[in-house]
Amino acid sequence: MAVERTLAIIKPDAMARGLADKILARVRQEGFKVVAQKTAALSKKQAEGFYAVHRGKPFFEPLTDFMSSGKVVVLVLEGENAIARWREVMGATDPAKAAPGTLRREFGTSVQNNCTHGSDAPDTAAFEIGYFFSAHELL
Ligand code: 3AN
Repeated sequence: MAVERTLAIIKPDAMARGLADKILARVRQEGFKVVAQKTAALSKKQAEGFYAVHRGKPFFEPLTDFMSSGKVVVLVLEGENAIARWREVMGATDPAKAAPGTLRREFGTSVQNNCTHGSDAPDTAAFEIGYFFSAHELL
């Protein structure tokens, strides 16, 4: 299994509810190395660029409004099989369908407000990491 890097985001819903420390504790408990971390407030344009793949879908406007509605924590996580493993820790997109013990089951309140993001493949991870961090921040 390869050592991978993935992009994780603690979304505005989780930040507003004071869940960042709990989610960061879970990141460490699961053994991920935090390569980079920043708190950011995305503009609508930045959120639209990040989710460009979803442009045109019915949830694109509300999603990008939501993602630019408050602060987020953006993380680069590293570990064996990190992309799939972080998605397992998050659980399914819909918190109601996410497995017990996953972050989205525990903290998510709707398909949109599902508390965390994780890249879904190596190419999207590379794009998403580059969207938020420059090379010198990723040593
Ligand atoms: P995931 O984050 O689980 O990979 P994607 O990539 O399909 O899911 O969707 C990106 C984000 O868009 C989700 N995390 C969620 O916040 C939102 N989203 C996806 N599908 C819907 C939907 N049907 N209704 C509202 N929001 C959605």
